Amino acid sequence: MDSDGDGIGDLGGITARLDYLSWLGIGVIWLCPIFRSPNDDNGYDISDYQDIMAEFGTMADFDRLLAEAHRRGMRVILDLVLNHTSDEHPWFIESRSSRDDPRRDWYIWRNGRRGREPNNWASIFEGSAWTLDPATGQYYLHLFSARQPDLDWENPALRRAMYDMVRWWLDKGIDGFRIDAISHLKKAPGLPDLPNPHRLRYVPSYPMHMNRPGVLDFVDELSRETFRHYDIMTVGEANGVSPDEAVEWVGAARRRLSMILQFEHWTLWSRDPHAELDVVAVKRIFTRWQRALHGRGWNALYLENHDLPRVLSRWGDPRHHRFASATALATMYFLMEGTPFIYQGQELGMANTVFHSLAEFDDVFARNRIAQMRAEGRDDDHILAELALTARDNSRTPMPWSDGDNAGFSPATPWLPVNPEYREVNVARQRGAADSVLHFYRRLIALRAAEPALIHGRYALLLERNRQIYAYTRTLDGRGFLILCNLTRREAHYRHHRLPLRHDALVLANHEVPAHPAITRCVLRPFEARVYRID
Ligand code: TEU
Repeated sequence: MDSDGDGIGDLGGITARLDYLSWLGIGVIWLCPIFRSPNDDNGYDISDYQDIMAEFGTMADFDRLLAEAHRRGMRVILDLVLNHTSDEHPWFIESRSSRDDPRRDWYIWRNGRRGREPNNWASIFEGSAWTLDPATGQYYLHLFSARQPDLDWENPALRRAMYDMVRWWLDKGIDGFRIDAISHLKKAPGLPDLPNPHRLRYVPSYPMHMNRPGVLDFVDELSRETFRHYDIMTVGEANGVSPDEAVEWVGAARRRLSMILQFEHWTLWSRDPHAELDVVAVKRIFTRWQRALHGRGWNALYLENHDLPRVLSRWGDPRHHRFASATALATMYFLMEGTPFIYQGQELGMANTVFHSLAEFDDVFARNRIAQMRAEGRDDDHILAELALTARDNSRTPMPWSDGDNAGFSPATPWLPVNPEYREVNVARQRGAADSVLHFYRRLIALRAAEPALIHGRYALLLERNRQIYAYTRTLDGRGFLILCNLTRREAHYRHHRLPLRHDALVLANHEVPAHPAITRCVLRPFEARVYRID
């Protein structure tokens, strides 16, 4: 929400909408980076960790937001970007100033090899992971954009500076952090070349910097020096960590992090944007995480975030079944064990946006991909079609508050075009309609909050091999809930002889369910979801 009319959402705008979040039932607000930044990667390139991005407001605006959130019983967590800074951060400006600058080894500088980069690693955002700095004749490492140089976490002075900054925010009274790219802090010793059987120019470099041995030592020290001394929540963005390893990251015994964001279900749908949803695989992935952490740690549950296209466009059917598919997906993940996250607009059932030209993309990753695909000779229509499915900008469009100008987001033209479906899909309209996706989310949140079995109960998967239905129970001392979700656009036949379902025990449903006797089977309509109480 834009509060000062410049077309960019800001802290004052969020404060103005706290009553909405409170009405919805939100407990914690995670803010993507709000720090001073030249904004090469939507604020994930920070030039001052202890100041606010000018477009978003001032530190006084932040203090007010925090106080107002607390007054309503909500918490605020910030995004902690530890792996890299902006190239405009004073540390990097000093570091690049000469080879013997005291901050030189706060970043990762290497000599080139035979006039090329120090190794063959690709950046996660396309191209080489190295950029030559002509002034000193060396290359610096950047796993993300060239304007996001990687910090050298092997350097104890750098780590201490980070801990000071973290404690400064925690002393201010924030309620925790989502920690960006935390599994990338440790790089393979010696930064060796990757095998290159396909003779690529640059090789996808994850094996050399994602979840490497030793990364937990960094997490451990970080937690010991900072988090553990505060009553806060921490969520690590931990690509590459498996369910079996997760207990080392979030297990109660280790006291490192509260939760991690895992990537396995994301990978399932980013790998091939055209493939149909593999319901059995989704169940397998979530179930492994549920089992691995029950009684030992805690899950972070999510379907969407600012790095993903809208889940509805991928797994749902916004054209024919917007309400049913949005609510079935919501029911599916929301009642598992863990803390459910909702990405802005997901609670309205927003779908991907419509891009008319390549010039509309703002995201640095999209811009790099466009350049890369053009260099490979693809035509613009082809590139547009691919980005329409995969681009991160799909989910970053302004929040649609109403059907007014610019979706009620701002009086000015917004920084990213509003999703054209805002006239139908917006907060004002859905708040006024009891049968909306928004009201369904609100009921789901209230249900979960009121039922200990949905928070602490044991998860058990039913119908493991069924290719349409995700069915699971959550039980505490033998009582609890059965969650049934048909994740396809076809009717699905549910049957389970040991669990009779009573109509008067139906607590939530996204289709009208006529009164029925105790049943052990039923037909679920397209994207039908039901939650029954069981005992
Ligand atoms: O994303 C980091 C991130 O997604 C990687 O950890 C991940 O391994 C990879 O992208 C998978 O393809 C975070 C932010 O969420 C993102 O918005 C930023 O662009 C990125 O860090 C750089 O800070």
